[in-house]
Amino acid sequence: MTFVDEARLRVWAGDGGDGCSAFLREKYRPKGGPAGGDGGDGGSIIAIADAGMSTLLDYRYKDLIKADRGENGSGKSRHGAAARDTVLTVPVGTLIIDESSGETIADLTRPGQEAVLVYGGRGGRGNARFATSVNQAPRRADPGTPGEKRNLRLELRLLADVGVIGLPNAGKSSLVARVSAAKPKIGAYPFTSLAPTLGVVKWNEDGGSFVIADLPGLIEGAHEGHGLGLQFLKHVSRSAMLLHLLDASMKGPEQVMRDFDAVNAELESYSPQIVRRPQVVAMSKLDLPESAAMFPELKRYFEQRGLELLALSSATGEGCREIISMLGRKVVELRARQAEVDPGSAATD
Ligand SMILES: Nc1nc2c(ncn2[C@@H]2O[C@H](COP(=O)(O)OP(=O)(O)OP(=O)(O)O)[C@@H](O)[C@H]2O)c(=O)[nH]1
Ligand SMILES: [Mg+2]
Repeated sequence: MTFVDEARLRVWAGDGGDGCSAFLREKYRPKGGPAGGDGGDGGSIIAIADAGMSTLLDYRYKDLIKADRGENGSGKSRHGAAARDTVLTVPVGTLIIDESSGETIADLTRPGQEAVLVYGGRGGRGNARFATSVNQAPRRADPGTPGEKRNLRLELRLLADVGVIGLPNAGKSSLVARVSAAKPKIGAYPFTSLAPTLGVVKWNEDGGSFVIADLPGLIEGAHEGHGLGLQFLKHVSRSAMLLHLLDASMKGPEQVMRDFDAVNAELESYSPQIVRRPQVVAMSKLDLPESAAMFPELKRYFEQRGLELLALSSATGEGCREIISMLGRKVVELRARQAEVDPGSAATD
């Protein structure tokens, strides 16, 4: 399935129905008085987050969404019916932005959460409303007010617990394919992954799981628009923690440290908050003899900086289970902490 993470959309709420100007004329009440009913309110357009949706693909081919107009009022003081609201379902994690003002209208992070995107117009008042003791036969009736119109940008931010980052070719997709049912593209060349892929990792027997996001590789200068990585960093902005993969094959330890620092520098320029997220660092491709041989020395380099370095092979599976349970335990901790500060955001499983 194509991963669509952005869509543009015009939304027009329904206009209010017009108020009616009418007089009651019945056989025995020739001057029955003003009897024009009010117009009904126009339909609003509401977005609701649906846990069953995973892309904004539906909105790629929709350009304009209109809600219904309210019914006009009519004689005998009959009010026009209000139009029904139009409901748009979007994936959990959709951010809705007003294109002209740049204002964030809604940030739908929980299943079932909803937001009004544009309000329907109000129905106009019928002439029955305007009767007073001095003017018993008013002709005035108001038209309905127009519905709101907006140009929106929808952005889907993946709600992953763990984002996998690293240089292109580090082995990120291979790991995500190994530990989850996701099938990201894997290739022996950089920039194989052009879009993020989400996978669910079951990390313990009790059914504990977390969501892992395979991200396109980051390179130096990403925050200036080089490579592809940055446009996807927004997905990491929601990840509670990061797994940083380092490919040490055919590289000396100094080069690996430089790679590590370069990726972190990109993260830092993108967002100082993201770079402070808990990061688990692991060397990939442990099955390759040159990587395995280098691991002890590289581990010392990290220790000197007070960091722990793990190692794994997605080819043989070595080290994967340990890393997954470590990530799982940390995710549980982070979720608990998050639920304490913001009870509304209780863990999504
Ligand atoms: N021997 C060995 N090769 C690996 C391992 N993991 C990944 N590779 C190889 O490394 C290459 C890159 O792997 P990917 O998983 O596509 O790397 P990536 O980090 O997702 O790359 P981008 O999407 O381009 O950023 C592929 O040729 C993989 O087969 C491993 O554990 N052992
Ligand atoms: Mg990849």
